[in-house]
Amino acid sequence: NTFVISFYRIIFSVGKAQDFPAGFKFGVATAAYQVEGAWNISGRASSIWDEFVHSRPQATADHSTGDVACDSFHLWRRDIDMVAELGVDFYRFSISWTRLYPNGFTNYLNEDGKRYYEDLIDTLLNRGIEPLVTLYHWDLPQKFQDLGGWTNPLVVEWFAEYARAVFTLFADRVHTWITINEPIALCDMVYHVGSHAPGILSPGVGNYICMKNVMLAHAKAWRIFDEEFRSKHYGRIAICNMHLAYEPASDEETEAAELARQLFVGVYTHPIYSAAGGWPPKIEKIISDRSLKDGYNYSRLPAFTTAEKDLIRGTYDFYAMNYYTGRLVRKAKIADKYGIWPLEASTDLEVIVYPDPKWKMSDSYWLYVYPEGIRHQLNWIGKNYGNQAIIITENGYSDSKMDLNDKERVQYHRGHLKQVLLSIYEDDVNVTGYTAWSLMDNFEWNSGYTQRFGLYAVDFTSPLRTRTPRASALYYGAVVRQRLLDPVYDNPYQTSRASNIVIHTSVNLFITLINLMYC
Ligand code: PNW
Repeated sequence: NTFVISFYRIIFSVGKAQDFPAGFKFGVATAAYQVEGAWNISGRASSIWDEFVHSRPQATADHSTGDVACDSFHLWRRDIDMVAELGVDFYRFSISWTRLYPNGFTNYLNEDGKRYYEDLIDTLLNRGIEPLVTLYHWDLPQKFQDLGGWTNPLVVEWFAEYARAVFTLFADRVHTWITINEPIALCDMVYHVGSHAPGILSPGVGNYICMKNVMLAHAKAWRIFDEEFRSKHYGRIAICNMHLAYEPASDEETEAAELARQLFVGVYTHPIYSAAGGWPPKIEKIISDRSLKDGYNYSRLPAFTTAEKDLIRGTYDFYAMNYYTGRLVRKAKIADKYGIWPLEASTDLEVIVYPDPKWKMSDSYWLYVYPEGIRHQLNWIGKNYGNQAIIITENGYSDSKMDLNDKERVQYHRGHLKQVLLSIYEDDVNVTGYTAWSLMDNFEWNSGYTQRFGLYAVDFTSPLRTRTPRASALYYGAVVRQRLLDPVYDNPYQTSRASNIVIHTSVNLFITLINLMYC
């Protein structure tokens, strides 16, 4: 088999079409609260997710918590082994603010927390794997939530101080940073949907205040890095945005779809990446008009001062995009019932949002498989914000099974990687990296452990939290090593394995012969 693979690799490298370009990097991702566990040991204090799941057991589908999760606080060496098994270039993980700084403020550093991240980072580097670090993946110190959290303007300073402290500890070794993961999730999923911690419902008000503070917090952290650390240590830093592919339900709905895109993504990109800075102008006007019409004296979306716009504009070194799924968009009709933004409707935009019935549903209620959407989003970024490097920082598929032969997940990653290649080769978009979510099954927020995104399956019934590679891990590892969309790999979970290898190899040899004839 090894011989067949090597032979195939050498011969097939003649046919360039499926190759990932030189310099294109692959990675896998996790986030602190979803994997670490050890919620109250070694000096860690509570974050908003600890408080949320402990006080509201019904917040998660299986009434579970992240108290133990994958126990990566103890099993991180095994995690690194898995990252190495996959052969990827980088591991994206996040830092738990309260593990490092239990008070939230940086007046007290928890040495155990420092040691944990130091060990993780140093061991990754020793094994030739680049750490890609997210400063904030939704786990605000509860102490700051008690003071208003992301709606208190002081959060900008709290976050900036925390960022400076983490850069001081690790910027000599970490060279790619994400400030904040998916602002949509910590503003809208909290204040609009109420599903994410701390679950405060304040639709159309709290989410907009949060948005402004998130933009400023990111910008301050970026400027601290730029002014105090960049000259000493090479590095690049950006915010990370979740993209839904909002598609017009018909030709007449192009404008409605673009507005939805602007409210979902544009509010977090326009202030940073556009030449003018500030909120997307149409969104700013719509929300302001609506607020005044409803009797408010000013817009529910807080305005930026000129100084704030200038502070935020240009605070990027690359573009970090997460992509999972899409929605169709149409203008609302008078009789329509409004669901909740961002997955059903927007009352401010008067649009209805729904999945295309043609898209295959995963086991997650929100995740429909729409690979073409990733290409559309990459093009949208390229068209609107120029040709800077784009790293896909998350993309993945969920199911509710322990199944190791996860054919759907293999197909999902293959389908999206194919669209990424089309963006690179057909559309000239500068995509430089791809990250599979997730390295392993983990605490999937409101779904608890009922939804699994892992390339590695985790046995949550065992105290050992045993990790086992799925077929998708074997496929992805082969993609990474062979740099091909359709690599040869051995799937031990497939029943008719031998015959499949024979068929697969024969078909590929045939394609190779045709390639050679045309060379
Ligand atoms: C991402 N939506 O969140 C997160 O970054 C991960 O922590 C999470 O585990 C992963 O996706 C899978 O859910 C999402 O609006 C945020 O559809 C928003 C949406 C989807 C995923």
